[in-house]
Amino acid sequence: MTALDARPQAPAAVLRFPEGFRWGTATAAYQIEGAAAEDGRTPSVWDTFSRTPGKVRNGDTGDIAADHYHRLDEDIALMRRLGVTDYRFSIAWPRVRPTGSGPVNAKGLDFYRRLVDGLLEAGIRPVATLYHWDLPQELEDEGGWTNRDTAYRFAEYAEIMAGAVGDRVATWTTLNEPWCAAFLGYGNGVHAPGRTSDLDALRAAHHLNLAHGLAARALRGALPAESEISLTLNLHAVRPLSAAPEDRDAARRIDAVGNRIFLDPVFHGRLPEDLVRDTAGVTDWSFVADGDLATASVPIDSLGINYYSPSVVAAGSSESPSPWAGAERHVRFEPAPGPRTAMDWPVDADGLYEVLTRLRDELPGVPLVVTENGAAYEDYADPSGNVKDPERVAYLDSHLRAVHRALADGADVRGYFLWSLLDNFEWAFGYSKRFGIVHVDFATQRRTLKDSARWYAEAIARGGLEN
Ligand code: IFM
Repeated sequence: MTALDARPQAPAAVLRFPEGFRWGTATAAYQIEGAAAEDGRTPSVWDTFSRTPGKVRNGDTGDIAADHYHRLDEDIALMRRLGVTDYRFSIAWPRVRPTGSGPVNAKGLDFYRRLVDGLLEAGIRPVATLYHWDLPQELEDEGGWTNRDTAYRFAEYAEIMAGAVGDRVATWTTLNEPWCAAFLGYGNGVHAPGRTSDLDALRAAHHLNLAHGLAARALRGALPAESEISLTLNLHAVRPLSAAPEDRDAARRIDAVGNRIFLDPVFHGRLPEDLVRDTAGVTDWSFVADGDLATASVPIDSLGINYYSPSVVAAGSSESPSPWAGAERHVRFEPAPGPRTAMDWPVDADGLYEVLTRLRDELPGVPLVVTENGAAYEDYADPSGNVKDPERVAYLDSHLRAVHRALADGADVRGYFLWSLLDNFEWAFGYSKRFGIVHVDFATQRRTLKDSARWYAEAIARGGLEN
């Protein structure tokens, strides 16, 4: 019997979530899998970027990461102990179709078949994300997301995956956080591939919208009728510093280039007019071909939201290179008040409520899922093997309460996925930031449940939060 199995009977929940609410954890391939050169996987942009001196803290790479590729069964067993109903993972494109356009790699497909089958055996619903930033390097060499062909290669890859596990994976997410892929990858260059061009960032954003639509259409044609097709956005909860018109205009600009650049094409088949105006000095958007916006707006079944913290903005200017194409000379970011996580991100659960209720109003009828939420803190395993992380518990508790409040106020939120199951490779921060509810000792790969993991297991078991 495990420690979690032996926990005392949970008291009656006061704050109960709806029947069928999905309680999940989330990870991404490059952040946990490791096995970067095994079984036919070829390099992605993140393999190249992490090997470029100065790009990732301590020169860390995802070569080994949390070694999930070899510890699949142990990690599924962990999730079973936690009692999660769903697991959101991503598929490494260069593992299943090395080079992005070459032959399919049977060993890569086998890995994801084992993952999906193992989850189903454990009674956990698999939720697959096709793109969590690990673009095959060969495609980047041909222009990456600035090249529209990449969108077509992405749709082919979606169809390959639907053929491989489409009968067993009920939920498919095309892209994770295309804003980061476009604007951190091609705008300010802090993510792979590390390019710094406003034009490239806007072009990439458009091709990601196109890729989403092409892939959603391909999935719809290949999957069983009841499959759920989704997209995950990291929508920015933007607040003006004051009610002054200049500050409100700064917030409008960030909303345009941070949120509506994806929401409008995907849900309304149009580009935001103000975005086109704001970016006139960068591009005339002639890379948008006839029919692209209709393709981007093929109907989908739900929207995933990743939320961590809000942004406060005022009239001013931002440093260059910036991830805010067309807005950088008009907007400055102000520190939001309140406690901060180890990422120096403010803790503010109201921002999550604001995003969910905004979507309730703007996208009626679109089911919402919180596909990421969580926090990094300075965790360590003490000599008796405990990892006490009360700040993370408080963070999770306050954000789940915000979800509950949004539900009570009419937002159709179907689930919550905690980021992250395991400590992992936090992109440009390498292994210096720990988001997991399970501690990973990267020297030994030993996994230890943090207190937050026990807390989450209890919340799941009682179907809500203690009052
Ligand atoms: O680790 C990332 C994840 O890959 C995407 N969303 C934000 C997380 C924390 O930065």
